[in-house]
Amino acid sequence: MIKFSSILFFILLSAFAEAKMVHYTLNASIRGYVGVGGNIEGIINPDLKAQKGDMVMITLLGVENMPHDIKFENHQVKSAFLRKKGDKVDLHFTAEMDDIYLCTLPGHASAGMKGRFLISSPQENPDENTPEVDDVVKKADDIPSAIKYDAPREVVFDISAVIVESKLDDGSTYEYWTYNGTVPGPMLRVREGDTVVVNLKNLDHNMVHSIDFHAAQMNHGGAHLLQVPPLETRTLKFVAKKAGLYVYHCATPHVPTHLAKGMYGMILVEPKEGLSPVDQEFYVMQGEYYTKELPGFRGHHQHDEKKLFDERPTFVVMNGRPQALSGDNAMKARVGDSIRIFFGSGGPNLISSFHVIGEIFDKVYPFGSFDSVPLINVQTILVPAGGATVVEFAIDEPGHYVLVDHSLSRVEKGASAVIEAY
Ligand SMILES: [Cu+2]
Repeated sequence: MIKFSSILFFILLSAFAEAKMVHYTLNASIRGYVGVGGNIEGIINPDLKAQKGDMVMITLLGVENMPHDIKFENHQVKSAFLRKKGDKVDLHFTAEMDDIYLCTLPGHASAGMKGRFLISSPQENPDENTPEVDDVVKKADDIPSAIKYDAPREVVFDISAVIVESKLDDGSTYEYWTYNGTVPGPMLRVREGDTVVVNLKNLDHNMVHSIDFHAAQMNHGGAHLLQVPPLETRTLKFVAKKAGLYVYHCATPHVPTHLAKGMYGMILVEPKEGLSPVDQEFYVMQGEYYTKELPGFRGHHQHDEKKLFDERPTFVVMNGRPQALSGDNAMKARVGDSIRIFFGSGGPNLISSFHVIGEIFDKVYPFGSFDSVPLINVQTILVPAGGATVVEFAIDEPGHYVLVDHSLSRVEKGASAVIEAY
């Protein structure tokens, strides 16, 4: 008897230990429930997931002066009504089965307020496809080597859309939306006339992601063929007809949000005759984050759509986060080395006044155009949002040479990177 009751106790204990609390927050809007925080941030009518037996807590926030509620049909539970902006209601229930959630007011579900609640099995690891990423920083020297072949080829790139939660600044984290787990995504390198084949695999469980290639002269830069639903793969093929340094980026609505979360990179289309050999090449992209909290905040930063709309970034960074390219990740060069920087702006909004403190660019290919005459001896070069530049120079004496956006308030927001010259 004692034995039996202790076994029962352990069964009960383990049952309770398995069940966990799952909390989702939703903004209630007539166009749909919008996820707040975590991996549902900004998603309209996100799939809400829990394991059977989990305690589910839904917090519903009023963001407009219109009544709304939320009902889980199969679970037969319903929240109180929100009446106006600023109202907040909670709903608790135990997850039992797959379900539909919706607003019970006449016409609201058909206007868009309807989504899915899904039971995930304990065996299934929902993130088994998602690589573990400690840091989103793209190292500046992580560049494919110069093109050696001299006839056009078909070149295949496998790219994954990956959601990553990692460091933003000291003591804080952010949820990044990335290509291959880094910001910017990989630098792709082809030769003028090559056929580019891109397999985009979407490892995100919730959102569609895509790529618009500025190097592709076709409808939407190929993005209409490359809208990839969660956990699926799509392929795009295009001919890189014109040499240059081009931005690529996610083009899935809401597009500025996908860029403001980190979904951009560059493709270098080398001219037929190639680029002149140099000692060092670096890949650097500037971009912005729009967060509710300010730099210095400790905790998890939330994306702020109002600041994004107003174009008031909290962070302006080079290669993923503040101080991404300093310390161990600083670029390194010897005095006298010929250096080439492929510099782009993923934006989504800011134009960069790109400058290296202590040096003058010997040569600049403005806007990434190799077929134009390069500019000689330039202090600062403009790089448009969704644009690029290629600069070449050598360092005259040892020291710390800092890449900045010379709109210098942005340096306080993170817009710098370091070359250590020895
Ligand atoms: Cu995206």
